[in-house]
Amino acid sequence: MSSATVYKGGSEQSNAGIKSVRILHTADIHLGDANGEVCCGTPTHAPYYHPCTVLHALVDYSLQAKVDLIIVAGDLFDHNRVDAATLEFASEQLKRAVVPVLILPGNHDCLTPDSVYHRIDFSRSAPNVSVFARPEGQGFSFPNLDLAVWGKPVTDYGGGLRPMSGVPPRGAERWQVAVAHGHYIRGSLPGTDSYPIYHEELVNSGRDYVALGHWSNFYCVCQAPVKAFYCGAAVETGTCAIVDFLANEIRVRRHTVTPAKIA
Ligand SMILES: [Mn+2]
Repeated sequence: MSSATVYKGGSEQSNAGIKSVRILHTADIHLGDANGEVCCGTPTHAPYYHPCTVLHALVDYSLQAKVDLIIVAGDLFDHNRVDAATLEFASEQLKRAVVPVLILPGNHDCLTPDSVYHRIDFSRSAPNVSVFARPEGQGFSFPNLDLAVWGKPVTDYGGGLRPMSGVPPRGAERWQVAVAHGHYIRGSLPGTDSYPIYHEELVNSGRDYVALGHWSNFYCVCQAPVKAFYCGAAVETGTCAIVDFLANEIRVRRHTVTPAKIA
C-alpha cells in the first residue's frame, strides 16, 4: 500500500520488501455524551460535534485512507452507563471499519467492575475489535503488519494510575507501539496532574510511536527517540492522527474529519 511513499535516506533496494503500515489514531470520541460537557470538565468548543457523527466520519475516513489498524486511545464512551443503543451503534460502526480496532479504556470509560466494556461483547458484535482488558497492561501482535501494540487501561476514577509505567521490553515485531490515556508531564511535578505520563517514561519506553489520548488538541509531545502524539479530542476538534510506518521513518499527520455540528 501507500504507493506515494518516497523513501528518503536509504537505498530503495535495501528497503525492498518492507511493508509500510498506516494507523488511524483517535481518542476522546465520548459516545453517549449529549451535553457537551466532555474532556474532564473543560468547556468544549461551541458548537461541538455529535459523538456519533464523529465516529461515523472517522470510520469513513479509515476506509478512504486504507488504514491497516485503528487505535482508540481512551474515552470512546463518555461514561460507563451508556445505553444499549449506543453500544450497538459503536459495534456497527467499528465493524464497518473491517480492519482491527484496539480500544483502550480511558478515565471516562474506565475498566471498573461496572465498566461499559463488561456489557459489550465485541467478539460477537464486531470481531475485529479488541479491548485492552488486563489491568497490568496487555500487548497485541499483528504478524502480518510486523507490528505490536501495548496498552494499560485506566481502571479507576482516582487519577493515580500511571499509564506508561511497566511497559515491557520491545517484542520481535519491527514496529513497537504503545497507547496511553492521561496527562503528559515534562519534568517532575508529582501530584499536579491525574493519570501522569512522564516524559522519561516515553523516552525510555522502547516504542517507536506512542498514541496518546485525553488532551483536547493535536499535539506532539516527543519526537525522538520516540514519537508521541496526542491526536486531539475527536468530539471537540474532529481531528485524528494518521501514522505511517515507512521503511526509514514514521510520519505523523493531522487529519480533520467534518461531521455535522450541533448548534
Ligand atoms: Mn480523558
